[in-house]
Parts: sequence; C-alpha cells; structure tokens
Amino acid sequence: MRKYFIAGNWKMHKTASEAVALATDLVKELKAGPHKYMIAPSFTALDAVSKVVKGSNILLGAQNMSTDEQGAHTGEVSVLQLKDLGVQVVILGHSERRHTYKEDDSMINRKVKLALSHGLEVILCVGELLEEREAGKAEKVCEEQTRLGLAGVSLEDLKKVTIAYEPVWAIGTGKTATPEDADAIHAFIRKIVADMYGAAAAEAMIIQYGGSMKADNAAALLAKANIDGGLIGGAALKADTFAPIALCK
Ligand code: 3PY
Repeated sequence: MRKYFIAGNWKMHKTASEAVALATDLVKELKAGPHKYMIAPSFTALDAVSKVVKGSNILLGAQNMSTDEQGAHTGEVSVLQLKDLGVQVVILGHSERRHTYKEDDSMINRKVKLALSHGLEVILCVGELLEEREAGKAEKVCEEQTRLGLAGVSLEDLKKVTIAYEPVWAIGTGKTATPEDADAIHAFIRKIVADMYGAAAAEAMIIQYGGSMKADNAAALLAKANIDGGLIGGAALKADTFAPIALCK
C-alpha cells in the first residue's frame, strides 16, 4: 500500500518572513496528518523555514539545484549548500525549468544522480505540452522524460525518487486533467518504471499529480488507483487551501 505524498511547490512566492508564517501554520495544521508532506519555499527562505519544520512531519524541499557540486556557476545553488540548510528533497525537471529555462533531459538526469548520490530525495517532474497532447504524443513524452531522467539510477536509489506527472497545459492555468486522464498516464508511467526496474519497484513508486490540484478536485484525483499524492502550486500558498488537500483521506 503506497502512502500519499502531498507536496507544496511555492515557486517564486513569499519573502522569508511570509514563508516562515505559512510554514508555522502548516506545522500546526498537519501535525496529525496521515500522509507524507513536503514544502518547497524559494532558496531565500530555506534557512528560515528549515528552523520551523525541524522535528515536524513536514520535509523541507528545494525547487531546483545545480548540475555541479561546486564551482564557477554564477547564480546557481549546489547540493552541498542545500544539504547544509537541512533540505531533504529536491524538485527536478519542473516544466517551468524545462520550458522557460531550457533544461534538457540530460541536464535533469545529472541533477537527479547528483542529488541521490548526496542522499537527497528527488521529485522528478514529467509531463507533456498541450500541442504534444493534441498530437497524441503525451505517452511518448512522458516515457522519454521518465527513461532519460532516471538513466543510470540504481534500484536502491530509486526508493528515494518520486515521479510527479504534471501536464504542462494544466500548470497555473486552472485547467486540470480529468481524474481518468491523469490516472491513465500515471498507469503508463508505472508501466515504464516496471520495464526499467521490475514490477515490485513500479508498485512501490509514488507518482504524484501536479497541475492545478486544489481542495475541490483533490479527492477525485487521489481516489484513482495510480495517483499517490500531489505536487501543488497555487493552492499550496495558503494554509487554508493547502491543509484541506493535505488532510484529504
Ligand atoms: C502547479 O500546480 O501549478 C505546479 O506547477 C506544481 O508544481
């Protein structure tokens, strides 16, 4: 039986003090929550939020990291710096990184392997653009991003990977994939994982849905057999919109 993993991606929102206020509320509200939780504030708020979530049931996540451990990489943040702040999980390959900042699969794969080699958990995001879905290529795109993102990851390290299916056309648009559509792609991704790592690993793999998940659609999405949680954007920015999803049975 897989445990739901409900994660908040705060993107480029909130100053450090605003982030601390939200994290403080969430620590209280999710204290008795039955699922696995993570919040990912901006880099600038990680240090402050780290102190708030320490010892709670909420993991600290980062939204990205460099392909390199250290060096001359102006503006980048390294795995060592994240670990030093208490970060436990890193989101990699988010569609905003892939499409706005032109990160390709080989770059994302380097990041995945580096994060895992330092003991971080990884949320690997995959998902198709609207034109790819309309051209019947959603499965092909998700397969490629899954296979290339996980290339070279060992079966042991795979236990620290969550996959987030985020149809790009449903991100920040208010559109959501129907629970049936999302479940079909999740099942397909699970099949790819089975092909790469075997049936037991695929059965254990947590596959989150991301893309305008909110309180009024979360229960229907989470009721589907292959949807094991959510990577939540806009609705993660307030305790009264995130907590109902996080506490959803
Ligand atoms: C969204 O739901 O908008 C997301 O991008 C979550 O990562």
